[in-house]
Amino acid sequence: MTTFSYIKQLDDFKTTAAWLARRGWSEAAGGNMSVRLDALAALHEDDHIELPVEVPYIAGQIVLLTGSGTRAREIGENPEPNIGLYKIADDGRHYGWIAGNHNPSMELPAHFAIHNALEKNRPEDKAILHTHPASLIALCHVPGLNSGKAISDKILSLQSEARLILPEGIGFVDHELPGSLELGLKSAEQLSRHHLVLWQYHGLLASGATLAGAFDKLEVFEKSASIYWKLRAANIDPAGIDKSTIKEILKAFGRLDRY
Ligand code: 2HA
Ligand code: ZN
Repeated sequence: MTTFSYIKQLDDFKTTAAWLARRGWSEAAGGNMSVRLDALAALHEDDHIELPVEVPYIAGQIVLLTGSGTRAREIGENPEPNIGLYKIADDGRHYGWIAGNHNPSMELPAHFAIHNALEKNRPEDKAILHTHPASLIALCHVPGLNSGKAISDKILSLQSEARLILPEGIGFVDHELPGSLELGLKSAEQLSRHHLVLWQYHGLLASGATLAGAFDKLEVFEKSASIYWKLRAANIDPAGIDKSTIKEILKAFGRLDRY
């Protein structure tokens, strides 16, 4: 294994993975993370592995991506052996391994397709993470909560600041095979309007300028979902804060246009 010298984003992986493990959101080898780097590493000749998707917006860029089967709790302890450094070829159709973990997450095509869309639509978002919080996956089994709008209206109205952090609500992708390109392409489409996308029956995808920033948004959504489940356990199906109050809060903070 070629090792890589210190990359500042590794600290972001380390801290975020430790938190994902501590919160119980990335059980076993569940979840994966990646970050695009600003600086180009040394030229690499090995970028010949064909991608199932064209990613022209990230051609020539470098991506850090968690390895297949790697555990959040171990990435939190020691990121280097669990994370690989990859370069997208200049043709946007191939990639190559540079250093670190050599066996990428099965979500590699999804991550690259999503980074491509982010670079195009929201270049400041450089980090994506995927994880399996039980309280969010459980929402997918509630009759009627089968769209981003239905889930956003129900869950983000339970706490007065949740919609402020997520004015656009969350995106939603109907169940797709884990690791499939279809899942990546549908997520990329949703991420052009949202920072969070719920993968039906599977887990959550979050984007941010850093992994810590993506984690923040995930944490806000998860808090609201946990309020929902506390109420349901008390036999209350909450109506939530009414729409006019939600709009008033958004207006006061200048975010009504994003609702
Ligand atoms: O095991 O979570 O979706 C990693 C994953 C794939
Ligand atoms: Zn998963």
